[in-house]
Amino acid sequence: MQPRDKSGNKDANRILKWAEEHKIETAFERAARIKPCPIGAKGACCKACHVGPCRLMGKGDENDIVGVCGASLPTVVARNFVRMIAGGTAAHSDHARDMVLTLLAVAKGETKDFQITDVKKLYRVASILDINFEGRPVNDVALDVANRFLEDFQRQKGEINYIKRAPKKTQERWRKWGIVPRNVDREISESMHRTTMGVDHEPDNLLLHGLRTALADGWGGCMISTDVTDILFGTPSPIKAEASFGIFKEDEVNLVVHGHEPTLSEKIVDVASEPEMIEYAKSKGAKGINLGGMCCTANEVLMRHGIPTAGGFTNQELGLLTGLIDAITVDVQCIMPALADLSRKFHTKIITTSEKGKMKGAVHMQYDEHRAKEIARDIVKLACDNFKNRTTGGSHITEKYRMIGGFSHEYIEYMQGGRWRGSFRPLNDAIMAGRIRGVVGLAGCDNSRVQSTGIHKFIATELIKNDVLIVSTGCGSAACGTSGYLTPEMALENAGPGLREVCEAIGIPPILHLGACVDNSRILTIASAMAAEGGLSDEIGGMPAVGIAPEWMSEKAIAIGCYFAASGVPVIFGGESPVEASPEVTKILTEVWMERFKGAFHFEPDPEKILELALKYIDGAREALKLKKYEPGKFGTERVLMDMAARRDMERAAKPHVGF
Ligand code: MSK
Repeated sequence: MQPRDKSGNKDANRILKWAEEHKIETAFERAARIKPCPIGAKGACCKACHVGPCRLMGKGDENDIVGVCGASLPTVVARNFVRMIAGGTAAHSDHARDMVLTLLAVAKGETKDFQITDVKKLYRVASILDINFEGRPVNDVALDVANRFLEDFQRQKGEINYIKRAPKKTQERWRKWGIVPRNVDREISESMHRTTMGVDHEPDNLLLHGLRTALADGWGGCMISTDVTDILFGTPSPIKAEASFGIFKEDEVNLVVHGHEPTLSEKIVDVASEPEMIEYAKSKGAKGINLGGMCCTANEVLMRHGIPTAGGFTNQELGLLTGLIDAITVDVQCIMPALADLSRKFHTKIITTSEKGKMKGAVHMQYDEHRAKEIARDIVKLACDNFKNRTTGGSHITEKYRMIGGFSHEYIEYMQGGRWRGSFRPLNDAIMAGRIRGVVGLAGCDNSRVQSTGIHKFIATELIKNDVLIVSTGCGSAACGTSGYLTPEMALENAGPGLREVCEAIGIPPILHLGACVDNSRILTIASAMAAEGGLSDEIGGMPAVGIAPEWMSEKAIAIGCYFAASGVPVIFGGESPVEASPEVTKILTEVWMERFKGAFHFEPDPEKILELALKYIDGAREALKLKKYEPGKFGTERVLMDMAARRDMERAAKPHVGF
């Protein structure tokens, strides 16, 4: 890839070149044309009231730089940052609420289109929530679980349910600093209140509530959403899929599911293979129906059904530019409104499905969980009807890449010892021995302001070369998948000697695709399990682990970064800092949070420096834990990792399992 390329992906660059030749504008040109506001970008613009907006600029002590009301630069910067956290938390958590309401409808027998698919997971969640499940009808247990989760959106005092899943020491830190969330909505609402004109003016106090809101996202909204989705649609396990623009077929109806909510897309997956639907497609001249995904809905259906992905956020317009998509259904979050305009240049139908997210120029087909299959069939038919309108226009790409997705935390536990002895012991041992240097969560969006997906690829390649195991989610996973990075062969060819050995023994890629952006909660669960296993840190803080979102763009990413920092994970985001205008706020996010929570939030635009800082944190944590110094190719002793055959033998020998 050349540095001047707009994307780190060669297929994306081919499509972009085609668009340029045909004078079609995309987010890549708009990003070059529309420069960010230099005041807003650094967090120094206050729009909290209509005396302003005030631009807080000037030289000298930052506390002397004030708006008309006297709000200082650090106050304004902190307020803007907290509002980003609140926006991101609201997005994840509103999604979570809808998932819980679907579970409630299933439990009450109000919808026949959804069932409890993973009863074992339901029982596991019930057990965490202290809900008795032994000998009870499944739907009764589901009803109690759904109602217990709804408390996390209603309780006025106390603590959200899942706080207790964190290591005790991590919980103690949160209690000491008063940041345990009460309920998700209350923390979001209080964030908006505190940051409105004339309320909280103390940056540290504001940011502490920001962390409380972010924890409501991570250990509330995101974790609830992940668990309910697993209960309803199944807990993912490794599955083969394909990625990139070559997934679209010239002779079949191409229907894309895009957005974040898996409910309707699950039903589209169900009905698209029905014989009547396939016959319908054939009656319109197509050979069949080909489903594909975009963004995080793609991750959801890929993890559970192996539906191929066309990629992440910046690929959405490019997918349309292939001219091969007959319809795209969108629900909520990360959907570019530019799609509607772009679709007019092709035959593609854009179908909005949520009352929360409509778009001028799109067809609206309102999703209703009570008749989900019927709506899904209508959508598939609309895509089929549109097949005949397809022209030969568009930039057709044939390349696609194999990939493996579906690494839930349950599967990661299983792969380290089988069904009867699954644990995180082998991973901890491999880290202690220096075979694995550390773990990085590589997550977040891709971004047309930088070389989109290119920074993800650079960091992924360098980390695995340095024996760092990567867990990835969201568009970070898509960036890796569309580059062919999510295969076990990737480890053989590119990983350092220790990581390669581990990947070969288990048969896994060095980058584990954990799911959508809400599934960052799986990383919290893994980190908690590693702390409980012993041998490393006894809390999440202090682990040789780092979070990186090198191309982030969404407020959701900020909420995620903050819940990781508050949980004890140093986080490094790419791009310019949205708190750059205030050294005081920058210090709170880095040094103060590190001291209090063992996590920090850095912004670093230089990919080389992101890498350097991540490895510095990992090696620093190893040293503090008195682990063997990391030296490539030189390992200490550790328990032998079991390969697949050994695991199968052990399971055959074991007695039937009772419970879970
Ligand atoms: S879709 S929030 S661009 S990861 Fe989850 Fe991707 Fe970022 Fe949206």
